[in-house]
Amino acid sequence: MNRRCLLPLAAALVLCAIPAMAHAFLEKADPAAGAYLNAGPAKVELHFSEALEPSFSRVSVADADGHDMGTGPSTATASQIDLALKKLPPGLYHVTWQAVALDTHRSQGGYNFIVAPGAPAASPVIVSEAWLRALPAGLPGGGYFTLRNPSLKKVTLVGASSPACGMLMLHRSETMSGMSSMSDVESVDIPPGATVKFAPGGYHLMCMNPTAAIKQGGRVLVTLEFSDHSRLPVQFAVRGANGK
Ligand SMILES: [Cu+2]
Repeated sequence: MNRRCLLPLAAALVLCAIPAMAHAFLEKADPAAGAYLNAGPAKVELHFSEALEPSFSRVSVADADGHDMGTGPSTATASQIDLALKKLPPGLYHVTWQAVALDTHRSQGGYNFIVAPGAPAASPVIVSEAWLRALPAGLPGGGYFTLRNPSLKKVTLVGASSPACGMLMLHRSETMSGMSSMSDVESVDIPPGATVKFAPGGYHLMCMNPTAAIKQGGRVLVTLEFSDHSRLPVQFAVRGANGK
C-alpha cells in the first residue's frame, strides 16, 4: 500500500497510521512453490501485494549446486518481478526473492520447485467412498468408488494399480436373464460434470492376487490412471466380505 499522506493532519493521523507496515508480500508465484514441472519454465514471475522499488527488488534461481540459472538480472516493474531462465535440466531449483516496497520496507523469502519430465500431471477427477473388499483365501476382491469429473473435458479411466494387488483390473458385472457375469473393461468415460459410480453389480476394480495388506479395517493405496496420462493416488478403505 503506497498511500501518500497529503491529508489534513487529523485525517492523516488516522489514515496514515495503518500503512506503516507496508511490507510487500508474495501473493502469487509462477512456477508455484513446490510445483512439479514436466519441463523447465522459461521464466519465474512473482507478484507482490505492494508496489516495489525496482532497483532493490530482485529474484534469483539457483540449481541444487547453487549455480545461477537466470539469463541476467531480474526486472521489477510495479508489483511484479520477472526473471528469464536458462534452459533448466531436470532437478531441484531454489527461488530466492527480495522485495522492497516504495516506502523502503523490505521483505524476503524463498521456495523450491522441481523439473521432472514424466512427472504425473494432477488429475481433475474427485474420488469419494473408495473401498476394497477383503475376501478369505486370497480370493480376488472388488474395489468400489465414486468418480466425479468437475472439469469441462471428458475424462477416461483406463486402468488402476496398487502395491496391494498382483494386478488390478477394470471390470463390469452384468445380470442377463438371471445370470450374473463379469467382463474386462478397457476404459470408462466420465463426461464433463458427470459422476460415475463403481459399485457392486456394475463397474468395479478387481484386485487379483491380493497381498496381506488387504485386511479388513486397513487402508491401501490405489493409483487410478487416465487416458491423458494423469494419475490419481487414492486411499481405499478395506472392508470385510459383507462390505462392512
Ligand atoms: Cu470383477
